[in-house]
Amino acid sequence: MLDFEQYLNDCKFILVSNREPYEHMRGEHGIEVRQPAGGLVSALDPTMRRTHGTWVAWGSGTADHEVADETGRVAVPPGEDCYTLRRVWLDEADINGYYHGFANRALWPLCHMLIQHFEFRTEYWERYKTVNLRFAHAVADEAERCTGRSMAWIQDYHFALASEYLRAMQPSLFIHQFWHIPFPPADILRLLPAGTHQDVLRGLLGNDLVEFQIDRYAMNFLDCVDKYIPEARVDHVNLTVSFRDRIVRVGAFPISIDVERFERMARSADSEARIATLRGRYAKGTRQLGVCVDRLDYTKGIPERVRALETLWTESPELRERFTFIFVCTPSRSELPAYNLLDRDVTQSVMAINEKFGTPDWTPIVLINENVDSDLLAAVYRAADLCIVSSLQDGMNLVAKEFVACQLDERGVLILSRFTGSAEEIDGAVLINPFNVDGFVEAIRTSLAMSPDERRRRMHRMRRHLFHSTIFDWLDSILARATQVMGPAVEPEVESSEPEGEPVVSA
Ligand code: ADQ
Repeated sequence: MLDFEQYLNDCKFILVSNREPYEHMRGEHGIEVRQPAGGLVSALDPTMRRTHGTWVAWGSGTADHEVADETGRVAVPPGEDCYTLRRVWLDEADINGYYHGFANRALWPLCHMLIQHFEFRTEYWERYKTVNLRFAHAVADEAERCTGRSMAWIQDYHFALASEYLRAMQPSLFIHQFWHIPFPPADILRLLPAGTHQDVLRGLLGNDLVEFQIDRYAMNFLDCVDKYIPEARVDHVNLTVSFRDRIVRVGAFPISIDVERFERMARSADSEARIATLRGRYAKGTRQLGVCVDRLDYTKGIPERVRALETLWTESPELRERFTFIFVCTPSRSELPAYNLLDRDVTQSVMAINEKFGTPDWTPIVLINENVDSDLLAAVYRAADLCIVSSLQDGMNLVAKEFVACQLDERGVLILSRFTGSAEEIDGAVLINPFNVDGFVEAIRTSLAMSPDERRRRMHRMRRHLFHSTIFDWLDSILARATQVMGPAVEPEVESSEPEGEPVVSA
């Protein structure tokens, strides 16, 4: 475990994210507390516990109001009271405009370059600005409550404007932001209406440091600033921007997972039992087991994957019954029409494939349409001979890393889209272009036929890399860089009544 105090001992830590780490819900037996699943919360919660900072987030739970004070503050974790959760309240119109609207219908598709899903409405944009301003006020208030220095760390594309607002309120606050998704090239960003794309860029330039997953996204950001912000001076070599008498730093910090936790789950006795069941059911004899795990999102290349499997089984009938695929797809953003259509499309095409190729003894694709506990996920990853990640664009993709972490037997092959951040970091996967049907099919064929030695060599290489690149290494490198840029605290000058002595001369 990292020693976060070395970075944050003289400085209050304020974390900002859309989702909150604890949600109070009204249930049958009174108020219940839920901790949303997800890598970020499980990595950052221990940090917050140890630094006693403040986490600012949308209060989305049905009983959140009841337990918070009049400013939206509540001590968490319940009963332990290690840090403060400051809730920001959003009404129906805010959620529709800021979250479902500008964040998920405009920025999300644009950043993933899937412009057929891009939709801009003035009302979304106005709400996005209002909510970003509300978050900035909450953070500024939290910074004001402490006497010493503070550092604000903002998460993701929900808050492209918050830093600029916050900087105007708190000029000396150290502000940095991690952008979890890709950053698009300049020609794509300018699909936002004139003025709006500059506002997004100027918003991000409110930070002292902007963190991306990989170099390519950092470069795209710098190119966009270079093209669209005339008053900014970009240094592509040192990755800095001179803007309004400040230097904004930019860098790449690939996110990861809690590798030991996944290994532990994959190794447990429960997991061993589940693996035996899974393989007995789906991978009898020489039959292989494939797996994919995604949120149902159009960026994940799910229809493209289904199409590749259908093409493979059509063109190579001898490969029918040779392997079974488990698709673990958790429904996501179901308020948006594009996601509902995708859900229907995937279910229908999987059913059609199963009908076309299935036999009494074999179901080609087993569709699990739900959120699965991470210990079951770990067993599925370990049981598999093959994992496909076919994203059309993906900031990093943690599924690829989770699969590698759980492959204790080094038997599995990772088929990985070139358009994920992971593909630029991990060496050892079979890389694919999910748009290229024949290449995709060939990659599955090659992977199925790959020798145990070759599989072990590749998996071993990926696992070695992953052990030195965990979520804690990610946090460490970001906090180290942030505190380096921030510099040491300036000691206040203390007036002395003592007469000045001889200057001390050191050897
Ligand atoms: P996501 O787009 O959500 O994250 P990803 O990185 O793959 O994508 O993370 C998904 C997480 O959800 C994984 O931890 C996975 O195990 C879990 N998950 C998916 N389906 C599940 C299911 N059916 N049941 C249970 N758990 C499931 C965004 C960016 C990514 C970036 C991350 C982190 O889009 O590119 O890697 O943030 O920065």
